Amino acid sequence: MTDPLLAGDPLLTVLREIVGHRHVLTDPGTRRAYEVDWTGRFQGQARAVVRPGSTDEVAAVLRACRAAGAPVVPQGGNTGLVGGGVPLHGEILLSLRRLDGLDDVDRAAGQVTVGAGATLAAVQAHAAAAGWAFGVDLGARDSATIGGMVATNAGGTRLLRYGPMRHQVLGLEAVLSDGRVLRRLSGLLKDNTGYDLAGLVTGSEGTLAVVTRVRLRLVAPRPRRAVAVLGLASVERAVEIATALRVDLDALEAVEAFFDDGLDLVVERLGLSPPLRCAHPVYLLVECAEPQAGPDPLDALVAALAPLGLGDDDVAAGLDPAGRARLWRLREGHTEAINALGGEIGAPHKLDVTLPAARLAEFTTRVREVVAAIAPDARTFLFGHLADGNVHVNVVGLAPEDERVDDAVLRLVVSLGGSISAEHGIGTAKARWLALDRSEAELATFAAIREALDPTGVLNPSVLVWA
Ligand code: 2HG
Ligand code: ZN
Repeated sequence: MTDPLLAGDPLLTVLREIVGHRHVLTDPGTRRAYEVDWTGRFQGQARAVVRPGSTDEVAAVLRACRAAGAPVVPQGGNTGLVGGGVPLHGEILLSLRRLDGLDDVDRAAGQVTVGAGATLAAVQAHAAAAGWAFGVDLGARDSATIGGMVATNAGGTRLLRYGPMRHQVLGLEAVLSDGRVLRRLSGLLKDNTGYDLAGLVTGSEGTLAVVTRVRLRLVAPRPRRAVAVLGLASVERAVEIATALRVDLDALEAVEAFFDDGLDLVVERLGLSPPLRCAHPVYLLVECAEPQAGPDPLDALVAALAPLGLGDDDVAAGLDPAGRARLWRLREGHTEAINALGGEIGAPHKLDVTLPAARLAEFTTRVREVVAAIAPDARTFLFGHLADGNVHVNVVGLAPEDERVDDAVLRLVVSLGGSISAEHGIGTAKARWLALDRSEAELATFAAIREALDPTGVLNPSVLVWA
């Protein structure tokens, strides 16, 4: 059923001609999944959801929207957590999910070109089938799309070894708001021919151009794996161990952290067993990986842990795939368990931040105090990618629009020399605090770039706006 109010919208008539009738969604029921973010905190209404099936269609849609003065919100798998991919003000929602093509892997180069709508899991499987691997991994792998991950410069759990999405992008194809296409997909490793446009579009959160295809770097697979969860007495100790492992353990691929209250919630909500017999205040999940012909990563892990004085009750190991997955689930399950709690007492406020290693322990204590002083009944969960200094502060039990806690936490982060966004981006959620973290000269440069690429302000106009 079509919303009768939209039946006579002339822009939609043009868009239907471009992408076909069935790819312009106006029925409120079918639009809904595109209009609300994964947490339920950010929601609005789209003028219509438009699902182009090719780069040419994306270009034509953007041209039509620009001519009509209609703002556009690009969206991939809708797994973003900062309100950057949902239509909060009646925009056209441009879903890129149909652009999910996978070119053959270039085995000689260790590269592949994929469509923006391909999911991370599909790219991982595609690379593996050709004897290669993809360097980024994250919990939302089954839904998150490559285009969205490029647009937000996603990080994930293997950043320690392979870097963020930016380090995987060897080229891209993206459409400007006037419909012109920037295309450079050759994947040449040495290519110093002017401005790095792929680098500029990566992390621009859909404000400069719409990513349609990406040339990705692949990495050598490391199928021999060992995972351990360590139960520790303090964050200071966790940071110390993470540093020691980074120095001593060449096979190190991930160092993740969570706390006792988060673990209790995950265990209860997802029906899992705790990893260790006794509870500990802090947990580290450590993963090591080696190539098929390499040494057993467990030997290196055991050797690196030996001098750290951990007892048998402080370490749980996962050696086979099921055992490793069971330990990872305790860490990756945090988002899901917190969301389930949020469904009962209010969608979580998610503050993804980075701290310098030397201030991490202090931050984890002070952030709880800061939240408790403003919202004594709220519940604060901390977890994240400890070796990157990246903490996910999740506060549950606040009204969606109450930003007092967000304000206090982000100010604390900046006062400790951290960044207000580690890997999720600024979106709409953190726009008002961007000026805390970026200088006037930087923000003026942002504005100039945006003005040059999207002079009529069609692309994601509420995102990365700080004035
Ligand atoms: C993770 O590391 C994701 O699990 C989600 O970045 C973080 O739910 C969150 O706050
Ligand atoms: Zn994360």
